[in-house]
Amino acid sequence: TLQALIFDVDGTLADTERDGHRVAFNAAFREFGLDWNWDVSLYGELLAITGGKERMRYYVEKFNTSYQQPADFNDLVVALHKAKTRHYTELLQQGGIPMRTGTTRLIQEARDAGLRLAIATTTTPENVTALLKYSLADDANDWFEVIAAGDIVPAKKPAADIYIWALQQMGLSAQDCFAFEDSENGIKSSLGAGIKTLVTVNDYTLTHDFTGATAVVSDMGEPDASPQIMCGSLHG
Ligand code: XBP
Ligand code: MG
Repeated sequence: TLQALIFDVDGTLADTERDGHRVAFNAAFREFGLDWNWDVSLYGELLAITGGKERMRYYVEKFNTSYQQPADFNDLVVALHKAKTRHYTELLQQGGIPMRTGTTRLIQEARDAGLRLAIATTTTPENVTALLKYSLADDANDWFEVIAAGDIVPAKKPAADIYIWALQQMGLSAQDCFAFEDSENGIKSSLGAGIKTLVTVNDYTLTHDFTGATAVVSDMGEPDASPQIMCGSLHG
């Protein structure tokens, strides 16, 4: 029987990528005097790699090959990422990113039904804490018994490790849980851990391959507006 819901964060709980993470990366690049600028379309390609530090290294290797890497490039990436996290969490503190349609209601209904809640994400723990606090509710961090995030497992999504870690922390098996994702890397990770998954798409993930999803929908819906069902069924 269903005991717990496990949520991805970026793109699933909130549309954080285009107007959040991307903007914060660019602010960090400016702060460090770099002329790198990730526009909306380039960022869509960079999302192929999860994890901010990993994404910056991928950018330099694949899209900015003329950049001369300094000897301490890895330290620079770590410093850039710290600045990026600061810019991103400041944006959230200002109320910059709302929850996606239906997600607040769904989480509240799950709590009322006595379901256990967890997070499984590749993003940095501070980013999750800030989103839950400023965009969901002041005490929302206490609603989630496990927040599996960031470098807690070395192999990020699409590897299943982060979901497996969350299951272990909760002492549950995959059949006891249901996952919510928005991307191909995300659903590869959740299905890899054996967890049934509902996908809510967004602009960056519309064309992804969601083979194996229980259903693919436009959003979580609200009482006055049902989600558009793209594949699968919300019943049965
Ligand atoms: C989220 C990510 C993250 C964020 C950036 O993917 O890919 O890398 O874009 O976060 P998912 P950090 O929704 O599949 O978890 O910069 O903190 O790594
Ligand atoms: Mg996501």
